[in-house]
Amino acid sequence: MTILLSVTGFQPTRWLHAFQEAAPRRSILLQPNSVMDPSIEYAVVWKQPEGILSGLPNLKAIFSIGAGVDHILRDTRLPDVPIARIVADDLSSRMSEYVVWRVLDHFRRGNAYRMQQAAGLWHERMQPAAREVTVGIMGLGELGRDAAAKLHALGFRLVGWSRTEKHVVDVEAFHGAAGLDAFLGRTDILVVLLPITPDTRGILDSSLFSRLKHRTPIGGPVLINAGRGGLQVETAILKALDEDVLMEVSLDVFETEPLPASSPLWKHPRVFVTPHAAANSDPDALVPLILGQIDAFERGEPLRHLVDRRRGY
Ligand code: NDP
Ligand code: OXD
Repeated sequence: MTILLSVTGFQPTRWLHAFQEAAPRRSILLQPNSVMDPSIEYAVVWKQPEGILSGLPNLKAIFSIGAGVDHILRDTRLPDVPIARIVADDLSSRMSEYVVWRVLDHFRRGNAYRMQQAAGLWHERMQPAAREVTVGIMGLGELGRDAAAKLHALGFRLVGWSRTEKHVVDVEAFHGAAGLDAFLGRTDILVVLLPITPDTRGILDSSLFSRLKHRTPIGGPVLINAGRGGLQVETAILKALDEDVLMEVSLDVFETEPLPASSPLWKHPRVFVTPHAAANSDPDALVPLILGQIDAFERGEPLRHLVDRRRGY
């Protein structure tokens, strides 16, 4: 039984070594022996080359090494086998660290104080309490719920938005198109942890920004996007910043990655850029979970964290 490890964008050798160490009796390939390699039963992938999985006659399941699966679903020749994604405390904790970091930095006016320091300016800003500030989380999935729990522990008020109705402790939850305005109207700091699907592509546009609260305890609305770059319209973000519809922005993901050198986002004084680094997939933490899924599947148990291809996540 062979596992194909088709990973681009991450370091494939780190994943190879982690699989070889954790499963010495399994054969792991970085390339199929042929387009119809009959030995391959499982594929573990990140941005696999188009069509590479399409001819494998004995492929039983595909595993994403990340939480997102858009990098798999874009393959137009994807075989009809189950796709499982990563749901892991390690990944959720990393994402929540990013979210808490960015929320606290905006909330405590990090950007303004860094500019003041550069100008040698001693000036104390308003300091609202966390309980006066509402963080709105778009996407109440595995990552959104973990981030909400950690922000709640810091005292923030929380609202959340999802596709279907959700009940999440300590979060006022809204859902669907009908719930979006009420959600946005309560939000001071908007955190986006949505997957990219035909329904969510381009959702972060001028119309959405204009429906956020205009006056907030920290001065103006803040956007933090760590979901996917295709959710955002970058020209609309820049316009909203210039027109003070948005006060500050943190972006981890971009319409084009790597972010082109010509993008004005790099140098905008109220934009904080990270290179799709909010939550790394760590092979040491995640390989045992993927192998655990394969072992369970071979015992006849169902795969967990399966993707619904129709929904797109
Ligand atoms: P989940 O599938 O657990 O959660 C997705 C959430 O988004 C759910 O609450 C879902 O609603 C909601 N959602 C999906 N479509 C819509 C829609 N049309 N309208 C409203 N809500 C919608 O995913 P995770 O929390 O595990 O991950 C979220 C995303 O984070 C990933 O898909 C990936 O793109 C991104 N990510 C980014 C990383 C980075 O480093 N920047 C790292 C890891 C992930 P419902 O609950 O009703 O299904
Ligand atoms: C993921 C990511 O989806 O790293 O896990 O973007």
